[in-house]
Amino acid sequence: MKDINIEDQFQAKIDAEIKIEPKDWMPDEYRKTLIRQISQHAHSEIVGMLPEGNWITRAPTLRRKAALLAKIQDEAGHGLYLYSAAETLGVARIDMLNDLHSGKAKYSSIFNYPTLTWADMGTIGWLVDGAAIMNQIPLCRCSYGPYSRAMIRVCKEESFHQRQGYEILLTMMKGTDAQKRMVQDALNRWWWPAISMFGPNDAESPHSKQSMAWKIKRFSNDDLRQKFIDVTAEQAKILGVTIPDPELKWNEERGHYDFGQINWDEFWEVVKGNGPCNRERLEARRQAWEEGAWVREAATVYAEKKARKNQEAA
Ligand code: BYC
Repeated sequence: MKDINIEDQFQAKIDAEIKIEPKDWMPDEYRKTLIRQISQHAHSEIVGMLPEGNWITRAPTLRRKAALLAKIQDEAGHGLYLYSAAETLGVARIDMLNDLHSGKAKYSSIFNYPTLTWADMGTIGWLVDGAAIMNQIPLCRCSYGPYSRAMIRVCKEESFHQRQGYEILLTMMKGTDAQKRMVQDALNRWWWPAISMFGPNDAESPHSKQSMAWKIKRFSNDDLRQKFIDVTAEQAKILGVTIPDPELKWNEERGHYDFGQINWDEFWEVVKGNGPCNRERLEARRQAWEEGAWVREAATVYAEKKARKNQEAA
């Protein structure tokens, strides 16, 4: 009886828009859901540095290189805020990282596609960061305090990322025919993976119902996907590119764009680890972890030395 009361009180707090903080009581499933989502989100930020990192040495100008470096460093920062937010729920960072390196943990499907040309840098900013903003603005109002607060800064930075990407494409679309073709080719390759990022259709999304009742998620996967398509279709017109979906059409009655079928078989293959770059991405993360061992060891020894000195002084 007592447990039912606690659960009711918890839900009443959520319904009253009172944030849940780390030391508050929470159902085990709420904690588990948040650890799952926040750790996957953190991994996505860190793995998400790799496709763009591929272009730092090949950015076409010093200005473009500086902006790309800043963007990628922002992603590292987002990963760190998110690992910290997950730690407030009682999970250890090392366990989350072990799960990433062993291939057990999920991260966003989108980062398993290759970046073939400079236009991919613009397209990732426009579409991938654009989709990330659409998904993450509502997370600023997530019921769990540390996650919602981390999201506020993340969203401000994602907004700069989206604009730098769109501006790369606007510049290329004023360039040569070859540059214009490069932009269209990048859009052709990134469009479907980008709209898949929002996750399975609502009917196939096992976590959505409970996550929405707990106000972790504020909108369903399909609602966010639709909002994204509606704004992006207009941005494509301004750019002068064609979205590679013959069924994309404004529906006056619905007040939304209709669009074609996503290839869910491809999506699930990528999520399962069989996308074009899954192995390469995980290998790069494992290698970075191994090559960083000396930094972790040095930091630990230094922290111990400092603690000893403080103790002696006391
Ligand atoms: N990729 O019941 P569902 C970024 C999994 S942006 C892989 O709908 P939920 C960045 C899902 O995890 C990207 N897996 O789940 C941008 C679940 O599997 P498990 C990161 C996916 O949690 C630019 C199963 O499918 N953003 O970081 O209610 C540059 C069933 O799905 C995907 C976030 O993580 C996918 N696309 O909704 C650099 C935002 N979609 O866990 C970096 C926070 C679904 O049962 N996360 N799955 O094994 C969310 O908002 C939600 O977790 C999702 C999924 C909307 C992604």
